Amino acid sequence: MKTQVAIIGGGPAGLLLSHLLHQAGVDSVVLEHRSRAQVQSRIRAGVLEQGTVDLLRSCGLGDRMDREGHPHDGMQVAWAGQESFFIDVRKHLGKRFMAYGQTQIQEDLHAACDARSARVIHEALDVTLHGVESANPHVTFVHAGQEQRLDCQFIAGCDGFHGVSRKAIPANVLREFEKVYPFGWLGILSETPPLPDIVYANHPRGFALASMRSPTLSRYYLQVPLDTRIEDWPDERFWQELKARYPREIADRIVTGPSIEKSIAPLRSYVAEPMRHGQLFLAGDAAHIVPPTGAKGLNLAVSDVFYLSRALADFYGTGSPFLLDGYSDMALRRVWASVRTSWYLTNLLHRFPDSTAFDQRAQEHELEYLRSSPSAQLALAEQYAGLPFEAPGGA
Ligand code: FAS
Ligand code: PHB
Repeated sequence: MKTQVAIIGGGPAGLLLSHLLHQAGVDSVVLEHRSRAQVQSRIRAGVLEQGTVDLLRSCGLGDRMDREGHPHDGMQVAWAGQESFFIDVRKHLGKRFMAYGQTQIQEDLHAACDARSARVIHEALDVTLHGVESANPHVTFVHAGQEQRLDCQFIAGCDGFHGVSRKAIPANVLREFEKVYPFGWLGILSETPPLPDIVYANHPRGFALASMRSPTLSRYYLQVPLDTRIEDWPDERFWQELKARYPREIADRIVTGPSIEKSIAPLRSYVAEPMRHGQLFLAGDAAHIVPPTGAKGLNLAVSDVFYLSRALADFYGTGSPFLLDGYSDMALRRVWASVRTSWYLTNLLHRFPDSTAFDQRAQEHELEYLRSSPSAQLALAEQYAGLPFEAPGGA
């Protein structure tokens, strides 16, 4: 088999890259080691930055999002029995963000692949990268029991944090940055009407978050210790604890019901630099992980893929490697801006086991500053709604 770009991973990064490259006339093959149904069954992100919304619309993937998604002007912060406050992103910036699930985006991407008969090979096992430092790399894999070889000019590593692509970068080249938070999020999905706004809560019992996937599908999260077991959290306990972390006037509006999904995700930040080595380019979770507090993970995968598809299209269109050579630095500027924002929000809204009285006071006054200062709210709104994508020349 032969293609211009071999894409490892058929999650949002891999399939969106394949879609954008196709629109630019660049051929690709996607190698995904899970079945399509397994990829489709994942429940993950839910909030899209303005840039993500605009990109999905511009490449023909926005119709269902615009029908079923829920645009938001801002988000609410509830705080330990204090008066909760609304950060009006639209008033500050003239931008909105969209609540639309990654699950739905994955469905839309799969449908777009079907519509263009894209070459996406599911259950491609033992994917191995070869010659990434040469001008003619290739990938081997096993499919339906047969050894296969895919010759290509570039490899896009879109295979997530546990993928193989990042491991193809030599240890003496790769620089890794990691921060592990001492807690996780216990999340549930319930077929109940959600609160009208996304509401973050900072409470002595811990962080809580109220979000949604549709007018009849709610998504809620609780900060829990790392050793938490799902079997210790029956629905009744979850709802009781969630309500305990919100002020009464908000808690009384939470509609409870049976959970249809329940999972625990640990919180950490991770960044790999550089995001390019030879003919290998990393995008999405293969290169970085952020705590979900800032709703940045999926949006970063989208911005990486936007930059990479633009660079590859320019190379094949003009022969210039300029944008490819600048990809890693450009992507990492946005990655670190989102890592910092997610770190800021995680520290602002969670209760840390080793927090001192000083830390607690500082956190309370940071919240008070955010509540009372339009400038502080503008600074957060700018990051939360997403910075504009950089122009090809940077800045
Ligand atoms: P993905 O991990 O989604 O996709 C990588 C793909 O590569 C997968 O399909 C995998 O099967 C495949 N793959 C892996 N190894 C391979 C190999 N060796 N060969 C071939 N294929 C391979 N983000 C938010 O913004 N908000 C949230 O609330 C949120 N919640 C999350 C909850 C969980 C449990 C997790 C794990 C992540 C969450 N995220 C959230 C982040 C998440 O949305 C990611 O940012 C997003 O999936 C990134 O997309 P990809 O980079 O495509 O990686
Ligand atoms: C979600 O809806 O899953 C969600 C919303 C806001 C966040 C994180 C996750 O900050």
